[in-house]
Amino acid sequence: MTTPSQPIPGAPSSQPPSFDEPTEPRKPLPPKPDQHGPELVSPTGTPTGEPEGSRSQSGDFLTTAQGARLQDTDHSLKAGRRGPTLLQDHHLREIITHFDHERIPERVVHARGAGAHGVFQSYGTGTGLTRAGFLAPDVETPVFVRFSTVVGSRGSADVVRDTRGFAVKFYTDEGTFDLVGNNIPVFFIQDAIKFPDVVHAAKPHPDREIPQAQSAHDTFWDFVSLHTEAQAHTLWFMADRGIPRSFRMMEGFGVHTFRLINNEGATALVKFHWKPVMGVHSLVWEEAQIVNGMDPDFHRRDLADAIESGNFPSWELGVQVFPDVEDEMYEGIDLLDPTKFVPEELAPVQMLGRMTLNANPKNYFAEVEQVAFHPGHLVPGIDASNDPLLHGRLFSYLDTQISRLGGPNFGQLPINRPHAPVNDMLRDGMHQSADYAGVAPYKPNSLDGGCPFHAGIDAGAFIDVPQAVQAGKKERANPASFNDHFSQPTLFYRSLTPTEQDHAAQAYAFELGKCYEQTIRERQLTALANIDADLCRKVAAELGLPVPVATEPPAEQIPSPAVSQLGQSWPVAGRVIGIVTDSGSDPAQVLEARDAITAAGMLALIVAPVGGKLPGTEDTVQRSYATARSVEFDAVVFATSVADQNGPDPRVVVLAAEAFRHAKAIGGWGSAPEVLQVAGVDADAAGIVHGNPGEVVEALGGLLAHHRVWERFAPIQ
Ligand code: HDE
Repeated sequence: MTTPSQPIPGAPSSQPPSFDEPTEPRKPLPPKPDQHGPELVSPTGTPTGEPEGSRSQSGDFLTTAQGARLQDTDHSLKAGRRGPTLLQDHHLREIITHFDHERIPERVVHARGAGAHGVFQSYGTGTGLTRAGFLAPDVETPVFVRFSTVVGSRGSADVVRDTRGFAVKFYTDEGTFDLVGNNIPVFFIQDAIKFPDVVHAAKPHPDREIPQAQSAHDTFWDFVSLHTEAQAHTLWFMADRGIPRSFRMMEGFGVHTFRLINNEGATALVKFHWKPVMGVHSLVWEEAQIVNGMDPDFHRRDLADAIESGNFPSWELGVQVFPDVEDEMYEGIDLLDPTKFVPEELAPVQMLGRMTLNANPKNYFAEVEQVAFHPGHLVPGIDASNDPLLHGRLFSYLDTQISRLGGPNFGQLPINRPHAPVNDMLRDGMHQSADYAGVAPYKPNSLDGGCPFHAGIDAGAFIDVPQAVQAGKKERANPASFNDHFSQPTLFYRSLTPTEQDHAAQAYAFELGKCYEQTIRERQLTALANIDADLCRKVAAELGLPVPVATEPPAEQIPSPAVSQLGQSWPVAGRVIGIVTDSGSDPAQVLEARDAITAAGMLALIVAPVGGKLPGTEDTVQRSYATARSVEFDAVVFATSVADQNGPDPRVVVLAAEAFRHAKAIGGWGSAPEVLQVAGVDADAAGIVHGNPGEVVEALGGLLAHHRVWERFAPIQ
């Protein structure tokens, strides 16, 4: 065997390696402990036993795509050193050709996403409701999750005001189940035929292709102010849910009603919910704007860092259960209308199990980009309802993936392979990688012994629930209950606390303030008048416009406190606290604070004037004044000492002022009061604690349990 130390006789010698490049062949690095790729399952669903690494990037030496070892990959084959490049250079052509085809089309919506692997542990509480095996007692199911924004392109910023996708793939023993949901329980439209319209309205304007990943523009508000069924969803993401603090702190919703069927054949209608163990928390709008500049990957980084540090994010899966009655209504709410949600006070969420994300992807393209979700990936015991939006989705996902993933065999990609054995009669097509046995991929047949056989219910077959259909005439029309567009936005708005209501009003003022067309602003103000007079008044005041008369004056609604994000206390494990130091900080106190934060399960990031080691210690600082900004932290400790005679560094002053303005818990000792004073902050204001490191960390933990120091937000008059 030829090795680089024994050059092929006569071959042109390659450039000597640069002085710091290793000269000995070495195996590729193994995956980091926090990473794992898709399970190794064959395209037909059986475990392969294939050793890790045998698929790609294994061995000591560079090879061609066909496995031939290469001596030089730095130079094209030329006729003489200064001569023309030769067409016969198959190595050059292989590299360039492959590179030319590296990109695939991004998703038409939800292009920007982040993913993680995990496990779902069933509580067994769902067995009376469904015969789905993965919800039976003590069953563990591997999962892959992809969170996403909706509107932006694949390279857009994470923390834009938008709905978030929350798609979960359960690799169950009975086939793959995908719960392809969002972080908002209602949707823009009631009928799939309107989806291209709402997406075209939200995407950048076709003439100048701006703005990117934004709803703050004329076409979006033009559409939603005319197509008023979109008002409910729009209000949810004008409220704080449109700017989540983290993927780890988002609720998830299946949105549509699904039908469960149990072993006795009894059915129930349900809506799926994911409840984050850390609680539902958001950024404030100014933070989001700053984050997108300083770290456009904020949500993706947050998820990966949390998993890497062993802070595994976790959610409980639950269902609201409704009787499967003929009119498919519950307490006057149409269960087939995806612009409506059912308040938890009317139908509590019953928990079925818990999902924990415990591993990062090994390769983003192979896993996060190539994963293909589909609401039609259902398992025995879970069926679709007649929601017309869901029916459009049942068509769309498979269709879009054929063009996005280059043919009909994307189910054979490792991330998409079912863990249940696959025995289909689908054959051939682009990118076929299964080596099927047998000669009779048709039914009935006698040549393959009649295989594969149909399964009965006892053998775990998926059986469409034999639901009676309501007779009627063929028509393009909605049921009358779909015409109510405003009662639920009113209910939602009036269920928020005054601070949350103010945030929503400010969001409308920002978004409509970015529109150019006066008629669009005025029309949207009328929609707001139909939701709530006070909301309309606040937004109109910011826009400098008169308050319009409601066309459908809002009625009294019974509020649903469950939709508010305030008022409860949540675990603080996994929260991020910045410790700001200066040249005079006492390292012992800094490390004491860091250790107390770590002991409470939180993440401490030490900020120092410059990078490197914390002076006087062997401990590395995580941020310098040049790279730190308050928005990265849930709370801040000022472990500063004697500031120099010019006062604290201006970047520290900005950090203090922002942390205060964004209603974050702040603590400190030493010169902390002076830093706060220079930042214009009252050192005795709510949510500011002074003391020794142990006391400060304990007090901050107590404040962080409520996410923010809410009383700092002055109400809008
Ligand atoms: Fe989707 N949606 N959607 N959607 N959706 C897609 O599928 C579509 C809807 C959702 O991380 C696409 O593979 C139609 C509701 C998520 O890979 C596409 C309609 C909900 C994701 C598509 C809807 C969602 C998608 C684009 C109206 C919440 C990202 C790429 C009938 C319950 C999944 C793709 C991922 C992705 C179509 C409405 C959630 C084009 C036609 C409602 C989380 O097929």
